[in-house]
Amino acid sequence: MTGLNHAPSETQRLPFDLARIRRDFPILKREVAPGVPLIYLDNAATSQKPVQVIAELTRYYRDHNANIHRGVHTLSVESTELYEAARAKVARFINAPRTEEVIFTRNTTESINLVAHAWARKFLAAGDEVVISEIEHHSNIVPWQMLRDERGIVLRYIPMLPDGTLDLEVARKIIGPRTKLLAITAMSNALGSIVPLEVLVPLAKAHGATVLVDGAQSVPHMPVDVQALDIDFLAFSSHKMLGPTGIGILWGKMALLEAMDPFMGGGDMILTVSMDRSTWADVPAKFEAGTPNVADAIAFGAAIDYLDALGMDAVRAHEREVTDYALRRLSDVPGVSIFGPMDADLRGGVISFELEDVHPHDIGQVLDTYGIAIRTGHHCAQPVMSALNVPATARASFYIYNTTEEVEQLASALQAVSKFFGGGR
Ligand code: C6P
Repeated sequence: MTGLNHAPSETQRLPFDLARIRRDFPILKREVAPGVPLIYLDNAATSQKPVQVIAELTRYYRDHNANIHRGVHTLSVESTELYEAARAKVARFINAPRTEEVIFTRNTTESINLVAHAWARKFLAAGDEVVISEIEHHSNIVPWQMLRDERGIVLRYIPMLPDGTLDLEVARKIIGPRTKLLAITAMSNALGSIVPLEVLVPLAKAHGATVLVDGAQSVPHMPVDVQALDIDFLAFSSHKMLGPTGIGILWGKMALLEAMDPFMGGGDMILTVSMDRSTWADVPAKFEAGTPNVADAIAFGAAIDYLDALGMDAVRAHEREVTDYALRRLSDVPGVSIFGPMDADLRGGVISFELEDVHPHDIGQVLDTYGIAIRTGHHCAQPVMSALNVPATARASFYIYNTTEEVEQLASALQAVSKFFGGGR
């Protein structure tokens, strides 16, 4: 295999400077074993971090560290300003009408649970319907099942078609006057399918339903504009888009956020407290109880600056090109079957596949000896595995720094895996 750090000719015509981008990610230079360079294809799980984000984290702790919203001293004021500036960057990135509509959480999971606890428990009653889909991540299934068991709401699923897209005919029948919430992913983490929000959101809105979008796999990879989408809530995670772990976002329309009760009680989320009762701070503080993850929010701001500088259209174009190449190249490998739509316009940079006669975990383990990091398993989307009738898949997922040369290396390593396990007979 060739070294990874040569800019391959195939990628020269990609719309941005891939060699320069790769230099910003120190981890891409490491070897996972002597002489075995890392090929990181597990970006749907978490992305790598550029030096700019790592430096911002260090700079914050070195030069500014203090608790926020509480002190009058210089460090506290600076920390508060940096934290709030990061919130403003997030708001601009998703075209939120107001910066205060951006709430810092721990991750997508917490953001969805926040809506389930603070909005749905207040506004949904027994018999109200919540529509989700068969391709959701567990984070957008389990909170609604818990609510169903506790409150008697009705949970309905838009089914998946054999090609990994959603059955829109059934969606048109399911979404109706009893629908109070459509909680839907924008892109499947298990299959890569892009969900046609432009079809589903108007269906829900026509019946006056609220719309929550799980943007964990879309916000990092394509332009997302909450106003153009006409949605009510958007959940996503920093760690999948060059930022640190432990910081996530819930964006919501101000009128909804104001009508909601707090999620957790404690410091920073109150206006007044007496021994009898308490009153709440304004949004977003109402939803950010306790000392927040200041450092990681600020470093997330640096990740957004990085993506903004590239442009999300260019990010999507690059990933589309790598994905299109991978769909064609992996299809040529004897024994490989790809799940999900075969048109790169219908999917993000996630490719789930199986290799005849080889268990996905074995694929993952042998690929690791080639330095190739993929994810194997059910990808926290067990209903998708049931629909595909497989226990698990192997999944390669791409980001801004991945090259078609790496796809080549994946394809030839898969050929070797197949041979090793006696496949292609
Ligand atoms: N998917 C994957 O490997 P958290 O863990 O809260 O940051 O994100 C949860 C989540 C929610 N929705 C979608 C569509 C997701 O893809 C994820 C995270 C990772 O596919 C980890 S299971």
